Amino acid sequence: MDDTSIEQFDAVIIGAGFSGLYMLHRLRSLGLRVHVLEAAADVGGTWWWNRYPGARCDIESFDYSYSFDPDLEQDWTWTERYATQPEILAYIGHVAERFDLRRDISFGTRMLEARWSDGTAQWSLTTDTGRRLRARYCVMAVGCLSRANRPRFDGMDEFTGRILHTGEWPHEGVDVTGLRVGVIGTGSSGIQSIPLLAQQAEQLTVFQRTPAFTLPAMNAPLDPDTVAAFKARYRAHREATRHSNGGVLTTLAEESVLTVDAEERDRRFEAAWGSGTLFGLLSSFSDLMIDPQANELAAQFVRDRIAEIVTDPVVAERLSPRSFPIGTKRLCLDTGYYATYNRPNVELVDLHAEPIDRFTATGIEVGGREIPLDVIVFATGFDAMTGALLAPDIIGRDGITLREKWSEGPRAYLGIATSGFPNLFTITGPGSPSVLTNMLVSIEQHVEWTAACIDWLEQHGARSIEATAEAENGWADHVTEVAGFTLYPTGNSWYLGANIEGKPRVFMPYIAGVEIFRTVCDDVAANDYRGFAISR
Ligand code: N01
Repeated sequence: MDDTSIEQFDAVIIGAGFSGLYMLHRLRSLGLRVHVLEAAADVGGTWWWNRYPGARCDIESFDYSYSFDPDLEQDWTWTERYATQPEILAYIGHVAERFDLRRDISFGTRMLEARWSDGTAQWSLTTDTGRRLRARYCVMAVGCLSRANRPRFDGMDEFTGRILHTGEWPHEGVDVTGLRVGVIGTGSSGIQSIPLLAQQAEQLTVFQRTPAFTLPAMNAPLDPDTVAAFKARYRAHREATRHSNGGVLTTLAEESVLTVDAEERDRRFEAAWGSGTLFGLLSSFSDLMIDPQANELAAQFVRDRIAEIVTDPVVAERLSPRSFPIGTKRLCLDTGYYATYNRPNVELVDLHAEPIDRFTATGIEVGGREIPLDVIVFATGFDAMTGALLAPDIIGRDGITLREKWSEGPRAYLGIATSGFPNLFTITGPGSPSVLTNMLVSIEQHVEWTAACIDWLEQHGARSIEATAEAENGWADHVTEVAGFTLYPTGNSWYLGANIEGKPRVFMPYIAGVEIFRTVCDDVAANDYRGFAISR
């Protein structure tokens, strides 16, 4: 091998979304030579790809932003309570500009292979553009929801119209005026895009396998006084969210829903419904995510709202989730979702009653009838939490791939490291709170911990750090155990890998929340990285 063509770095980061950009900033400020590989043409990660109509955040803008720089949060001004995808992408672009990050990023470059060498204690990486890089540290900042799930249907290749995926939406946009559109999937992406597609399309058909619970976002523009008042207390707010459970300020009520009368119960549920927050409803009583009977009361409250909004009782019932406890599949926040089914140009197909037989040249056949379509939108989600980590060949010690190692499900110590893969860090990886929290708070926590760890290794002249199998197994068991105290594992969710055929069912996120997790991680670091083997 000709070594002159190998680019040498201290650290290589994969991904230029929120986590990769912050990781670059932190490692560069340690004086390390760092490079980022990014498959997309610019920064943004999930916000670069997910450009479907209606794409916006379900965490409030003030919270869904970096906290690490007080000047940044003062200088940037959000315009809506829940920011749209273009606004979030503009924010990420602003951050990249402000900290001069793009100069250390190779865009349009996908990492294909990362191979560990014990001899050199380095990772060797190859890319789809023929580049070869070497680095002591490899940081996977690839996002939890970034590998599109594209189910196959009979006859798919015969369809002569357009097939789109919400997670890989064309950058030039798609005008569906006068077209017949079908949407497969009713998770967050479907629920956000369906109202807008319905306004434009001549006819919209929604193919629903499982109805989702969604709450009104109550989105609104932010007025200057609100923004100014928030900015005045931003620092204190950030500190509180860093030490919160979900990375946003929601307090879990102390009372069981089973101990209050119907009036008090409805008062709290109504208040939560009207608050337009993702976590409000499930926090309004102590036991909604623990006790099936308590959970059912919240579920019924939402079904009653659906019945109020949707005028056709048959459609309302079709939209009413009954197959899983509310909250065990991620809740959605919407703008006008249920009311969309009152439009004359919208049809809801229940795939349990009328399964998809096949795609045809001109549409989709369900239950023996053909629905003619010009455009089919897959809002079918992602191979969550592990999909993007397992897509490239990551080859650890003794030639074992991460895919092989995790063939029965992911096991990562603190969600950040896995044995047999020294100096490999997985930001918000499986086993960390990640998707159950405000991602920005969890990303910052993991990035800051990783940067401090790498700094420590450098200061101590260490060659490598590696999770021990014992610590990793103990952590994975703990993650499963705490999830088992709740109703979460009872829903067929992507948290469990249940949306991907053949994927091992492991409850992947750590349910105990940001604050407890931060304490554990800090304690590990303070004890010379307990649970890690360090070689010098
Ligand atoms: O994906 P999903 P998503 N035939 O997996 C259906 C985040 N996010 O992209 O439930 C028919 O939730 C599937 O049906 P079922 C957020 O964390 C956030 O919507 O498996 N249907 C389901 O209805 C979110 O939770 C925002 O039975 C099929 C849908 O497709 C996560 O990303 C916006 C099917 C997929 O729903 C994922 O959301 C968007 C098949 N073969 C996303 N396969 C914000 O608001 C799948 N489905 C910030």
